[in-house]
Amino acid sequence: MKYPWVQSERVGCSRRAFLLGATGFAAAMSPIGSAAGAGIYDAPAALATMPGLKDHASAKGILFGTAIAPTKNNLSLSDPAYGSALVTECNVFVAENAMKWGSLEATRGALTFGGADAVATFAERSGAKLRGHTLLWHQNVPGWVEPALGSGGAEAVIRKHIAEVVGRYKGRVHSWDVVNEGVGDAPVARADGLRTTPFLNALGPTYFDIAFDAAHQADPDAVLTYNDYNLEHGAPYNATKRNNVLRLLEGLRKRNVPVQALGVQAHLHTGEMFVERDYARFLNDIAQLGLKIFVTELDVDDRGAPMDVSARDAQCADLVRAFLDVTLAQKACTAVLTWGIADKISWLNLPPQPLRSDGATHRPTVLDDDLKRKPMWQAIARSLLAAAAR
Ligand code: 9MR
Repeated sequence: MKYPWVQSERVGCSRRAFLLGATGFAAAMSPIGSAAGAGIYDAPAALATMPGLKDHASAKGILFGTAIAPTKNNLSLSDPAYGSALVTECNVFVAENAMKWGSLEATRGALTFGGADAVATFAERSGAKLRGHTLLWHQNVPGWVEPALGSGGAEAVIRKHIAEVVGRYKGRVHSWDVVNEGVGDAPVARADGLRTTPFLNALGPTYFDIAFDAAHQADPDAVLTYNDYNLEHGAPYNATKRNNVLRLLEGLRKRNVPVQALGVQAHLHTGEMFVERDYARFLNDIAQLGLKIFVTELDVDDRGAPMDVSARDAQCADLVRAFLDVTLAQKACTAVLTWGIADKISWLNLPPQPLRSDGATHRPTVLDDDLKRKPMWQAIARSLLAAAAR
């Protein structure tokens, strides 16, 4: 099989992804090009003049964006080339780290909103929407939180944090990741699959209810999201995780907890199988619960792919195309965000993430180190156009 990590069993119109003709995207340009072509990609020069991914997304009626930091790996939002690439490609931004609890309140009661405000301001000045990430996560929790949760005041501590953060940006946030990664990875210790976190230890599963309620009270217009990873690929542990996330969300909906969306992080891996039918069924189950779906952190860990850059870029792009074709066939999906727009600022290329065994840097995103568009850019553009044409 040409794409060994993509199982050939396909559903519905996602089949067309690998049947469409190979070239002609640039040549057949209407305002924003044609939908054709998976597997063969144009050189950066041919891609350079095309409209941004946000325009391709608008054709489908959805948002496209990425995670940003005020400064990362010496690249700042005020860098003209970087800023221009962000504004060209995106109409939604999410704070990669600046809105995490550890960034906002390292010392109890001493709130530092500088980085978060910079991200919010950048989004607003760009005319883009803003996603908030994230209110409760077991990582980036300030050291003072766990002892504070343990002394009987857990609900008050959580409610205060959420009221302060969501309240500050009230009316300015498209959607909030309220709980991040609250379901464990197999083997999970608990029968309900929930991850053992300081919040779960203090309050049990009702910490989800409390967090979503507090966020809803602080900003009734933000789309409240549960965000998680390992939901996309085809291994048994992915199936277990999908099932546990689905059960969590079913429970929240039954209890009228105001969860309104699932964030599918989409940290994809070239070394892992993608089974379209299983993933599509999961998305359908989520949509049946009345939830929206956002792709929140799309990128590719290319450790399973060869060192050769064009072969590697094509594998990453093909995987993203297969993944997005299934995702965008689901009408509940209304936003796609990558986790960084350029390879040199991707978390996958920065410590403590492991590099590839051949020492090459990862190529996980849509722009190369010179901020030039890569095959993955074209795969996303094509998938958005194909979805818009359906
Ligand atoms: O990309 C983020 C990296 O810079 C941080 O050091 C790390 C810990 O806060 O978080 C990374 O982002 C994670 C995101 O917040 C949640 N999903 C997984 C992301 C990659 O680890």
